[in-house]
Amino acid sequence: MFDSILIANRGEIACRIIRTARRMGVRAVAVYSEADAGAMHVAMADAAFCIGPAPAAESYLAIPRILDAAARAGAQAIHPGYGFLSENAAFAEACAAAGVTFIGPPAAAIRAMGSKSAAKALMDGAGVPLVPGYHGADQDDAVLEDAAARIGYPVLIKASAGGGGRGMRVVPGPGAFAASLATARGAARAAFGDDTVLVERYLTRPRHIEMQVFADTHDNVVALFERDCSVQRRHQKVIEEAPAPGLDAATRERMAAAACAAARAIGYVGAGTVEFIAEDGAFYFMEMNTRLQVEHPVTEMITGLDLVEWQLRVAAGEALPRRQDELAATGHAIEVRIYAEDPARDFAPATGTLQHLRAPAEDAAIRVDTGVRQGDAISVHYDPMIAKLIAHGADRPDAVRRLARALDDYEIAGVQTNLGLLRAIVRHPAFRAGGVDTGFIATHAADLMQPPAPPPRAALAAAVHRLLADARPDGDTHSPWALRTAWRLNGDGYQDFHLLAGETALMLRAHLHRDGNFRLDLPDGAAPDGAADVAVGPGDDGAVCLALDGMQVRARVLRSGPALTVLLRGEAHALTYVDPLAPAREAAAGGDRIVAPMPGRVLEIAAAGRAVRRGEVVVVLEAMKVQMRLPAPRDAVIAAVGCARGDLVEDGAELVSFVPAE
Ligand code: MV4
Repeated sequence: MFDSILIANRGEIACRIIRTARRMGVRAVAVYSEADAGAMHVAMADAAFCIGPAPAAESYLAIPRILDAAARAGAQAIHPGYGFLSENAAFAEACAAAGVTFIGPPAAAIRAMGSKSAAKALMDGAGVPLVPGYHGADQDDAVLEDAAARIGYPVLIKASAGGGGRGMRVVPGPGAFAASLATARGAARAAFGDDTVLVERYLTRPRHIEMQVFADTHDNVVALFERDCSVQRRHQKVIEEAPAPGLDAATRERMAAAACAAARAIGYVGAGTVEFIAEDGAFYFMEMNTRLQVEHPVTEMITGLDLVEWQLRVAAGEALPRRQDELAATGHAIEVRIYAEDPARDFAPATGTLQHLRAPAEDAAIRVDTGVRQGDAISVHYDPMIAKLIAHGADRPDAVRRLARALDDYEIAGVQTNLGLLRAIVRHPAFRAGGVDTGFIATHAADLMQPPAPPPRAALAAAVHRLLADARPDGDTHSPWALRTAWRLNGDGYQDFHLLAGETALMLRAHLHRDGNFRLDLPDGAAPDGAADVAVGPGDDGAVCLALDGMQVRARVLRSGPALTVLLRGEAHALTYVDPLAPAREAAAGGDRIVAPMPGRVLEIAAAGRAVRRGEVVVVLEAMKVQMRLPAPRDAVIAAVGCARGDLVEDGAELVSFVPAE
């Protein structure tokens, strides 16, 4: 076994590899870009080398810098992780030339699977089932069009140098072939510098099922069961699970045998994945990924194995730890990928600082693989994945239920995420039924990608609770009577809170009880479920427990000035607190003006030139059917008014400016 390895990667996979290295007593050396000096993988490593600026081309993809770091660290082997240099045959060769072991397959095996046409020809020869198609070297227009006619429409034209869904074109019928071929070739040349294409029958509703394989340098090859990765979006995997729902034992065995044959055909060594598409009980080879994949934890959860440990053993020349007949799968595992993505911008990658980050508790059934901590930035430079959450259960419903529960416990604020989409998927009846195809997200987009709902009243109650607590003088956290701002009527007081939820202004009225509980009045339409009696219970760990009409919820409220984020059941609800006294405070601090604290209509406004006393109402604004009476901050003379009675004013509009009284 190696004494020391270098990890040529970052983020969660670097952390994942370091964890196994540590457990095996292997020294783990990290590399990092200037943007990652404070990153988690650097902190976890035994040593770390800065290899260049943030752009990956100048750091994580810079082969000479990585080899230089390995030499300086005395690392005997390099683990490439996934992405970056993991499927780069030239890197594998450069490692060998530098006398360092590449923890991955031989360069020749990477190359064999690099060209999709050549790989399919090889697989055909090895008896691996292929979609009916043409993957020959003769790229003559007539040859390709004849092939399409023989295959039968619809057909798919794929770039031979593509992969992972890049460079594919569906041709519905013969009339469209010539034009599609020209477009596909042009795109392939532009993207890959190679316009070789292949033609296949187009399967309209395939499932993506892949087989994990492992090979050693002693001629052993095993299959570690399949993963179903059909839940994808724009060729990006979103959910992976094992076993594949509904895959019968006989088909699984045939798929395992085909995958092992594929690995043997190219002299494979190490961890690899043979990807198939399956439809109507048949399966066909698509491509082979010659690396450890993002979704490998699913396989680890059902087998109880550590695939990174296997990789290190194989790279060190050991035989595979188990024979095929010693391998068994237990229960069901599902992984979701939590991404920094903005649902409001069609799930474009999002950036920002992870202002708050709390993962669900890990145990035998729940695993969290991440490479970021609270306070870290998600930048434009790298993949926006925040974490992988993996749940294991005795069966699929058990795993789905645990996953749904853990997703509800995930707390992320500061960066937009796909958590809402993931929660919707794991609750969707079609997903619960199992066996969805690759069109699942597109087919159910209307169910899964709903526009942000108004915050539920529990979120509003939590926000109000926080604002009440913040308004109390230090130390007096229980008595609502300590609130200087509350109105008192017949023994009970109430306080109004103006909040903005997106563009929507909300007026909430909290009727305070002596015991610290309150009744929350909500305007019509503010929340789907109306007014509530709110009982405040003991929170833990900075969270708050509130019972609304006797139903208890746990929430966390983050506050940064007027910005409130309520984390509740896996959702982050952004609210803005509009403090009616803020304009007065601003003026008292020297601001000398009153601005509209929220959008509304001007009901009354004092005239320019008038002398006013501190506290005298100068403007009455109606917002959300509530009158806000805005006082003068001090004795002053109104210098100018920015609006007239009846005007509609924007949030922040200057209403009145003052000059000091003589
Ligand atoms: C196909 C196909 C239908 N018919 N090939 C996309 C990724 C690449 N590895 C293969 N892909 C596909 N190849 C034929 N002949 C449909 C897809 C496909 C797909 C495959 C797996 C997972 C998700 C997918 C989403 C769209 C299309």
